[in-house]
Formats: sequence, structure tokens, C-alpha cells
Amino acid sequence: MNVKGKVILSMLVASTVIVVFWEYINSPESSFFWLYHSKNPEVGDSSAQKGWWFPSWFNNGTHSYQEEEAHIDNEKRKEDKKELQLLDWFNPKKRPEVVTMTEWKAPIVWEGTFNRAILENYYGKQKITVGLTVFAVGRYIEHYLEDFIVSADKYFMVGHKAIFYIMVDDSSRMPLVELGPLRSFKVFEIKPEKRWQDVSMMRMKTIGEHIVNHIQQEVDFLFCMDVDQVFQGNFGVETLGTTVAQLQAWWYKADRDDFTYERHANSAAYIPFGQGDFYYHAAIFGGTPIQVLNITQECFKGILQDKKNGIEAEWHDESHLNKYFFLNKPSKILSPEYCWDYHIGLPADIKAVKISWQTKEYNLVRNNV
Ligand SMILES: *[C@@H]1O[C@H](CO)[C@@H](O)[C@H](O)[C@H]1NC(C)=O
Ligand SMILES: CC(=O)N[C@H]1CO[C@H](CO)[C@@H](O)[C@@H]1O
Repeated sequence: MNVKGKVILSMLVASTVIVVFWEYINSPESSFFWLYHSKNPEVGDSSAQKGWWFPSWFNNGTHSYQEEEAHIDNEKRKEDKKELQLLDWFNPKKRPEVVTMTEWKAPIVWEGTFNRAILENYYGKQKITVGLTVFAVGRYIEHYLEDFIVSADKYFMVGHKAIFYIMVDDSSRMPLVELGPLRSFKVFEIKPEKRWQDVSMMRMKTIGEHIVNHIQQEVDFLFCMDVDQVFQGNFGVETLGTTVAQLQAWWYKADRDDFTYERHANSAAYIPFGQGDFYYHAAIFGGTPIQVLNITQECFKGILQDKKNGIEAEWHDESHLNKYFFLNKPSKILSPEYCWDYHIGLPADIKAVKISWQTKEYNLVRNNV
């Protein structure tokens, strides 16, 4: 080998050493092996691990999909070990007309902002199971339950294992529904409450008990949903996260001071004017079982405290849920496309409805309106 060759070779060796060392000191785990395997990729600090490959493309807006592909190739060898990071699958710039990031840098998932293929690949390898709780009491069973389950079977976590936890006050009235191969259901009888407000508040207690007793061993993620709605499009793995909140369709553009937060200072659900982030809909919330357990326990604590003081928050469990997410910011938020009310119409923001509200026939299904 000639002198020139030796020089080039030693420069190559030196630069490799520098690159390797640089990556080593910049990786927060100080390791090349991502031994820690988390199933919750949504709010990783991707800048720490990736800044080296593509310096702050996110801030400068120089990102393109070609870069992303090259970047993915570069990292392919790590793919199996590496935790999925937010910017691997989420592009907030794809929906510039709506808010796609919270102040605390949690993604607000709108149609078009996520790359389903990357997420499917990731969660497919993890072999996840996702739970879904739903309550139907009294006439809610005949009125809504079958539509809910049939549509969930078709659209909820397609291609992944799902368990439906169905809580009814009379299991003999359960509709007969045939589910797809990856789906199963468990029916539980719950004690009927006289007032619908109590049904919805006791739900928090019941979900918590079931998580402790069995759900935490059975699923990786859990959603809790109202029964008076119907799936219309894929409600997929892009919705999974540590704690997931749903934007309420009627309020997603409103000013925070107009939100129907609980405004009585003596309620546990109290949020003062001038504060708060979003108005969340109690019809859908979720997360990992352990986080959902905390949500339900804290909400129930607030409900009990209010009862002791002879007060009831204006929107019951939803008021307490809003208080919880005010104190403990959700790690992912779903756009109103995930729980839309067609009575609003269909503005251009709403590109693909995943779940829609059923007509609320309160006079038919509630004993006390
Ligand atoms: C559970 O909720 C409480 C009360 O809001 C909060 O202080 C705590 O950090 C939460 N725990 C977890 C694990 O999020
Ligand atoms: C290359 C380039 O424009 N880099 C800028 C990216 O944005 C950060 C802050 O947002 C600047 O500090 C960089 O100079």
C-alpha cells in the first residue's frame, strides 16, 4: 500500500472512532443496545438520539419524506432493538390548519399526520393486545350495544388482538355477536344504579377494580369508551399511548374560558377561568392499564370527595377527567375525527371520521333525564 493509501486508511479509522465515540456520549442510555423495550413510543426525546443524523430538521422545517426514508435505512440495523420515536411515525406539519402539537409536545393525532405502515410494523412485532371497556345499563343494551360491538369488531385495532370488556346490568340481554378471529370478549354483570349520573361515575370505580383484578395481566393498552357511539373507520395503533385523551367535538376550536369545566371552587374537579388546555371528552380515554388505573382512581376519589361535600360536578365523571388531564398532561391526544358528532356538520378539518356519536335518545334510554 502506498503512502497516500495509508493516510486515507488511517483517516478513515480515526473518523470512525470519533463517530462511534460521539454517538456513545450522546446516547442517553450510553449503550448501542436498546435493551429496554418500551411499548410506548409516542413522546420519546428523539432529538437526543437522532440529532446526530439529521440536526434539528424538525425545528428548521427542512424535513422531507425522502430524508425520512434514508434515515430509516440508516437505522434499519437498529430497528429491532430500538424504541420507536415520535418523529419516526408522526409529522405535525401535514395538517397545518389544525393544532397538531400541545405545548408539552404531545402529538395531537389528526388524519394525515401519522405513518400507519411504520406503526403497524412496530406494533406487529410487539404482538400487542388492546383492551376496550364499554358499559351498557338498562335500555342502553338494546339501543346501542350491538352496533357498538359489531362496529368495534370491524374497525378497532384491525390486525391486532383485542379484548372487549362488556359491563352490563343484565347479561341475559347481551346481543349475540360473532367476532373476528383476533377478538374476544368478557361480559361482567354490574349492579344497576338508579341515576344515569351514578352509572357514569361508578364506571370509574368498576374499571379500576377490573384493571387490578385481571385487565393489567391481559392487555398492553386499554381504552374506555361510551356505548352510544359507532365505529366508522379504522381506530388503529396510532391511537396507542401511555395516557390518551380525546378532544370533545363541540369544543375543539373554542376558547378555554368557554369550556364547560367545573367552575365551583369547592368541587374537586374545579378548574379556574384562564386555565386549562383542552376540553376532553369522557366518551374515549385510554393508555397503559397502570395509567388508566390511576385516571379512574383519581377521578373516583374526586367524585367521592364531592359527594361528601354534597356537590356534583356539572359534567360528572367528565369534569373529573378534565381535572385529571389538567394536572397530568396526556401523552397523546386524539383529534375530534376520532369521536365526531355529525350534528355539527362536516367541516373541512374532519377528514376521516373514526367514531361517530349515535343520536342521543335520552328520553328513551335514561330513567331520569
Ligand atoms: C396519579 O395521579 C396523581 C394525582 O393526580 C398524580 O400525582 C400521580 O403522579 C399519578 N401517578 C402516575 C403514575 O401518573
Ligand atoms: C441549518 C439551520 O438553519 N439550523 C438552525 C435550525 O434551527 C435552530 C433553532 O430552531 C437554529 O439554532 C439552527 O441554526
